[in-house]
Amino acid sequence: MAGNISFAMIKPDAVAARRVGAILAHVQQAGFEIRALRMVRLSRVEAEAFYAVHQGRPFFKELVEFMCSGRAVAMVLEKPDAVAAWRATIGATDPAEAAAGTIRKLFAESKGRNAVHGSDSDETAAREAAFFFPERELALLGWGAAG
Ligand code: IDP
Ligand code: MG
Repeated sequence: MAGNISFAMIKPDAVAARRVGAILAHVQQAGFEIRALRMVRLSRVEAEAFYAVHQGRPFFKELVEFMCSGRAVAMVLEKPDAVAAWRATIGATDPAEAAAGTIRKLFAESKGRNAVHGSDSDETAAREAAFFFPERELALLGWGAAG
């Protein structure tokens, strides 16, 4: 059964462009409950670990540079079938291919600097949330290692 929780991030391009408020408004208008939220500044090592699954891809170095270039906002979002719902709300990786009205269509600069992150499965969502939020907080959401 699909879970109700996804991990999401507002990436450094959108934070630098002062789009945090507009994107959070979009998140809430799309029916997501913001269950946890934190502004973060990733080190290079943290960015490499967060995106470890992409190690070896041609864009990996550029991705890591970008993700540690400035502040980002980490969030846990709740909605029925949250992972699929959030990916539908953000749109395709490349804003040129993203559907009208999606967050990436509205706010992304390019395929690399694409405004927001979304988990690709329930398992990834749990791992990514645990990367940024203490177990105690995730347990309060009835989720994480304890939930
Ligand atoms: P996703 O964020 O839509 O799940 P992934 O394929 O998982 O897309 O890629 C992770 C991130 O890596 C993307 O959001 C984007 O920032 C970056 N990325 C992916 N493909 C490219 C590319 O071809 N050029 C530059 N950056 C890319
Ligand atoms: Mg992905």
